[in-house]
Amino acid sequence: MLSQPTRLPTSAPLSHEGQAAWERDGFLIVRNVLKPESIAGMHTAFARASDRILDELHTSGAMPARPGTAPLETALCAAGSLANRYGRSWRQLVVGPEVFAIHHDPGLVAILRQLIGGTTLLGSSVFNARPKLPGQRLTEVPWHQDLAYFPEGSPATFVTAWMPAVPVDAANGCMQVLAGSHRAGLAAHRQETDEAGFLSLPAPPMGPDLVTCAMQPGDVLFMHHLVWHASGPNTTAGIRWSIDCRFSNQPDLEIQFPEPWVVDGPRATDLQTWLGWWNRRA
Ligand SMILES: O=C(O)CCC(=O)C(=O)O
Repeated sequence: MLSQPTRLPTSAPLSHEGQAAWERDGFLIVRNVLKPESIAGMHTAFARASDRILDELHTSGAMPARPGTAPLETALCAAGSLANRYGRSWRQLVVGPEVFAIHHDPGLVAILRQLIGGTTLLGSSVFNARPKLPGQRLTEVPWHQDLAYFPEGSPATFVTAWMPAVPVDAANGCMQVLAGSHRAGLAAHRQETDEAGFLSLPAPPMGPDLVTCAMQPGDVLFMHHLVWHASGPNTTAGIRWSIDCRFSNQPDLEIQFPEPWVVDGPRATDLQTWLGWWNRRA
């Protein structure tokens, strides 16, 4: 039997108990953080990318008929296994003002400010929009620690904010975290040799520390850079959509942009500059 995630009052910044739970567990779920515009922005960016993929697959002849309009939860299902061509997580496909705005959501920033401290909140080019299609093996994520994905010896310390765009639970492959696992340091990961190529750790045994994170759009799962986490198969008929973004107060986090991305604080990076780093225009 899996234990329930920590439940906190919906108000931000965090209560004393919330802060203590974060330090003890290395993760925290806070409910109703994001404003409706941020959730709507996620939907817009994901729907635009879905549409583009369906158009491309149709135009290239890979998909003989272009499916008609369908809700975000099912539209991309029409692509079936062809969706694998677009990878297990998306960045370039969803870059735009909506993703910039999600990183700046005021409720999100207030909590990150409390968890991370410092004068400046920095974002990371390493964010992922994830469509987990029904039955899609490619997007089942094995146990890992996020720091393992940064260059060896990286001193980066950061918080990952994981945000669902649709309701998520065990049935559609929500996040699982291992409470307290951030305290044991970085473990040796194995490089998987399958199509997804994830880094992986052995699955921990079931027990009270293994937490299944059922969440609603607007909720945020905050994860320490060393906490063990994973997500299982999507056994439903709808797509599990989410975005995960990374934040720090140290520039070591950045591995792609020409300079630190200041989300909040003195000399914050503006949208035009940020889009320029992705070779996009506002
Ligand atoms: O969204 C998922 O299924 C996995 C997310 C994840 O591993 C992460 O945000 O680091």
